[in-house]
Amino acid sequence: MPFHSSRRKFLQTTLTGSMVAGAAAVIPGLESCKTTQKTATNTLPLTALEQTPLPYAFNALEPAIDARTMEIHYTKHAAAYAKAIKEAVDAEAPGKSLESLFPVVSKYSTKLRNNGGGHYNHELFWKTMAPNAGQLGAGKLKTAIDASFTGYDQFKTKLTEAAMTRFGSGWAWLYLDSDKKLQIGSTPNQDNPLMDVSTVKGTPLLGLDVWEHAYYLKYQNKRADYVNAWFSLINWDFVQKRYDSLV
Ligand code: MN3
Repeated sequence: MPFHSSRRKFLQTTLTGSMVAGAAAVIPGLESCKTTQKTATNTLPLTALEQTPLPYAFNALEPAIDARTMEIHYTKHAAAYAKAIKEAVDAEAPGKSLESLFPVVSKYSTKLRNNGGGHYNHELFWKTMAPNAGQLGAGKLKTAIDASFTGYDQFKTKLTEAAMTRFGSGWAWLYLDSDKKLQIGSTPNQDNPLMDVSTVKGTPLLGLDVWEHAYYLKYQNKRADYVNAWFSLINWDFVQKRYDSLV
């Protein structure tokens, strides 16, 4: 049996639902081998190592998030992650995508893990917010949220709880697990559910930054008020399209 065929057969017969979404990348040498198995990560565009332009002005999300916070967050914090991840990938894994590194991130440096997550998470964060964001409209995502969390209100309660119980810095997530079911959870620091080191595993659909740098100027210690305001910014059109491309 040709090498690739035997590897593919191995994957098809031994991968289980408990393994990481996109687990093909875990098998060394498999990245260049096209598998017939559709994984949760392979239909999304890869994240460039450079920052993409913010899709709106710094003041566009006011009053929920103030312009000064957005400016510092994008031009200082997120820019620093982008600079450092480029250095780390060039040094440790030239040419590799973040999406292929996260499932094996434990094999790489803390610099690559922290800044890889920092860059990826923020690139997603900016896109999942929008000024004058609409409601979650009828569609596959709304149906799945209603089925998974018995409605939008319970979804909001659970995601708020994940954000509020994350001690210190981190992220709260709505993500798709390897069975393509919606899940809510949180990760510390700049980790995310694509990483092998994460206790919650899957593909992020929506992430909420609960580092103090995301809200302290306006909200100080009142994380709950920031979290509540953030719900009014969710770019459901973007999240819906992301979900549709994965299921
Ligand atoms: Mn941040």
